[in-house]
Amino acid sequence: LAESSGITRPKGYNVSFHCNPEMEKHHFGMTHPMKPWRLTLSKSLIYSYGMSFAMDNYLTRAATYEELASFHSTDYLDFLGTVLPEAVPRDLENQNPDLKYNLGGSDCPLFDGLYDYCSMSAGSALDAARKIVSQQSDIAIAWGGGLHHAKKAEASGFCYINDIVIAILELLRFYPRVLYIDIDVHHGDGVEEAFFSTDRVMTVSFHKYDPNNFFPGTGALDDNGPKSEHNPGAHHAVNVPLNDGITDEQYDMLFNNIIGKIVEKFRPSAIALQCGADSLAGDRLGRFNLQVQGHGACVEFCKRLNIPMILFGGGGYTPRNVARAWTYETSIAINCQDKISPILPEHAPWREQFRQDTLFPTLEQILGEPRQNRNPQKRLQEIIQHVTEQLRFVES
Ligand code: V1S
Ligand code: CA
Ligand code: ZN
Repeated sequence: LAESSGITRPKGYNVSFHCNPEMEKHHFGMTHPMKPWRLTLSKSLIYSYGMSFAMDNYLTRAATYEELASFHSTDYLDFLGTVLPEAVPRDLENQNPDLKYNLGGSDCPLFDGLYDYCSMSAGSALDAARKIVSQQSDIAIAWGGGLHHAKKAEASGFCYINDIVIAILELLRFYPRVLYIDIDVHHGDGVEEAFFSTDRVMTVSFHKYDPNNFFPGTGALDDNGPKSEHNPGAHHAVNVPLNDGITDEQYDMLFNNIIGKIVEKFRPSAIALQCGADSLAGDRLGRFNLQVQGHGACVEFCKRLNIPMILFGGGGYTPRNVARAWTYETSIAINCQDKISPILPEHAPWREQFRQDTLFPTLEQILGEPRQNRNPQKRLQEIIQHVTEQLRFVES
């Protein structure tokens, strides 16, 4: 299958793929946008293209309590490990005094097997980090991770355990500097906050920003880390706040310009790239006009830097488009993006779910009418200017 489709292992280059199908069995609830089914659909499309033959495939284990505690507080982990879904009933003021840490609301519901789900996501990310650290992988992929909102002792925005922070902490045992890049449509607030006080991690998030009407409401252009005199992490948080409807062309220009400058100045020894697919056009929660090609171009740009890299998943609430993006990005990792057919494989399971039989639907196919673009070129130049000035404060 792999040979007939032209997919072969990249020479002298190892890509590892980390997943745990048990994760896909967990459910946040009927109306909740986070559907683990998107992982099933993504994996099945990746396998249908024969890409597993070009990667080292690992069934990941659950992270241990001690591994989760490398970032999270033990009080929070103990509560997460013991709280039951039945704890949900609330009083007349919609409060439940037994619930804490932002758990049990509509964004972060309690469900059966929650702790296992969280530890599996963190396990995939940690295994990916260890493959990078041991230099057995050049790129390690963990599409089940990327849960960037979770805090040390708080769940937030569908995220309970911050697998990215845990993986970066592992990278820092070996690498002096890690660059975190986040192309999810939401601000990567949890990762940013975790590394606010170190100059060994630079965080960069591209996101829709509207402090009043778009979750989580943080990530303004001039939020660049606490600027106290003694904070080495000052200026090491880069935020790229965007408006609705940004296009592939504009995003590509911004991404290449900003990441190019950061890499030149910060000289990262490893990259953690969160590839949240809710920045694609037609996403149930997102607002951008990105296509699979534009989203993938970010992965391609990072791959060309030739720096060890972990690819994380993240958001993505229209499963057919999530599957397309992560499949295309897997093909970029194994360097076969020019070899795979843009027509979805005939034998792909759930092929009818994709509506169109192409890996690259047009904006018209996705949306009918594309979302209005509210990102004037002048504003994008101001953003680049701000980041350029910010980087003057970063020691190289
Ligand atoms: N946008 C959005 C959105 N939609 C929901 C939601 C909808 C239906 C449900 F049954 C449950 C929740 N919540 C939100 C956002 C959180 C977005 C999290 C994105 C996560 C990620 O992609 O970045 C990474 C995995 N929450 C809110 O907007 C908060 C509310 C303020 C409004 C919505 N209600 C349901 C909760 C409170
Ligand atoms: Ca982001
Ligand atoms: Zn998101």
